[in-house]
Amino acid sequence: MATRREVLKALGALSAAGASAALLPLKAFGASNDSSGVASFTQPLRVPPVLTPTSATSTTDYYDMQIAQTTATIIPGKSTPIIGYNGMTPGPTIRARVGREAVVNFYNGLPTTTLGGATGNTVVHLHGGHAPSASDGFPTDYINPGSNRTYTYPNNQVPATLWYHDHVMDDTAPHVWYGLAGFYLLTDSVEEALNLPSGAYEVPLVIQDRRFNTSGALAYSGTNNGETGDAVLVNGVVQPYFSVAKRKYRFRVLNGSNSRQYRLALSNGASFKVLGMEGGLLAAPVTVTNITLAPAERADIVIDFSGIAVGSNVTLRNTLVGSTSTLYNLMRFNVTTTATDTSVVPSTLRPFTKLNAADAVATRTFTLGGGGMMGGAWTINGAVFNPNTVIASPKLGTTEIWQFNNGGMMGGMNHPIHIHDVMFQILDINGAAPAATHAGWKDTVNVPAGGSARVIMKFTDYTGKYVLHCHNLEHEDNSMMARFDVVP
Ligand SMILES: [Cu+2]
Repeated sequence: MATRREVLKALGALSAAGASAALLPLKAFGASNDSSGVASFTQPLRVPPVLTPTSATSTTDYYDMQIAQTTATIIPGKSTPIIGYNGMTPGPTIRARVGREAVVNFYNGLPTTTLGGATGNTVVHLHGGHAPSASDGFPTDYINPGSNRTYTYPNNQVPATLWYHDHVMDDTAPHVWYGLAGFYLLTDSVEEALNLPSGAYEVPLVIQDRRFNTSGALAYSGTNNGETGDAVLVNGVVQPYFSVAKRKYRFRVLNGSNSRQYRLALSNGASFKVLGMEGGLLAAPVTVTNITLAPAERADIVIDFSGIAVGSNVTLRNTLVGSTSTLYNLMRFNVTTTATDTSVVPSTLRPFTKLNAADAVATRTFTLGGGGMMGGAWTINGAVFNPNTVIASPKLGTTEIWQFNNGGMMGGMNHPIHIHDVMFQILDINGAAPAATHAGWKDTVNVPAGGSARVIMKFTDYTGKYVLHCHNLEHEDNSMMARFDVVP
């Protein structure tokens, strides 16, 4: 039987030319221009529910989650088949604390073949988590249909905006496309003492582009360059509105898309504050008017609506596309009420220690290649992913520099590279120091087409097998991923 990646190779060249166009539904009169047909800003934002532990001890919270196919109402009047965590997409949010272990038991209730023709095996990865190898979600550590697996998350790391998602070899992309992703928000007493906007004023937002067919089902082609949609979903809702008060809000924004990047900006041109990215709070907030997120990148931001009149609105936009694109408007904030606001954004957030390049005991180079017109496999150092091939063996307790060279055929594509197990710091991208927003702890670095990036990190606490890979999920599946082992 052909593996998914072989099928993808065969389909790659074809799908770019014809498949996506063939899947476009007819436009309903008066509806929006995207394939959902849902008019912009008519659906309320949904905030994923916080998952309640099934039990707890003095040290540990225990959770249960089911993975299954079900349906969701994304387009009013239509039923959309999804793969959900606890019956929903995005899945429920886990809120965890540093120093308290979380043990999550995932049960796989999938059939042997799922939506999109993907495998019924699943793997769960806590993205940004620092966890023992056995709980990291190695792509072949399958949870077979009808089985369960328990993942232990020590929460012994700098708190941050994490997320959990499927990571099964060859079929991560369709599994995530059909719904397998959710937030995992880790905090500690230091962060709580800052008095940042919290409670109802701290809201996770996952941005995902999707495409629908006329029945309301999600359309997935698996195109080799990376699946893109024409409809924007935020927290699983098409271009939602969110009713806000005249005050500050903290948003944990995740680009949960398979391959699309977004440059976030507000329609009134106002600035907002970036508190941090993947690895938690920066030393100090950074004020910007836009920030670009590659797949899997997160931005922890504060938007202040206090200067907006009640009855007015502000739109969150994606200025990487033109104003007529269906992907330009992401969601709308309707300012509907006043509120007292005792929260603050302090001028200093969390102490940050810069890693020193002179402390690195090794520099490794990874060449990103492949792809191209014929839909060829994506490669790292010329090879596709083999779960038994170890391409780097950093020693526990040491610091290394990893350099990524993006070969980029004919200009190539960006490759957002994610390294499991550790948070890193970006030394440079195309030889230049990162922007202040990107100078803190990160787990994903967007390596530009034809360019390069260097990151530095220290391997601590755990030995065993992990992976690094492109987080353009179709690139990952076909097969820009490699195993590294942290060794004693
Ligand atoms: Cu890539």
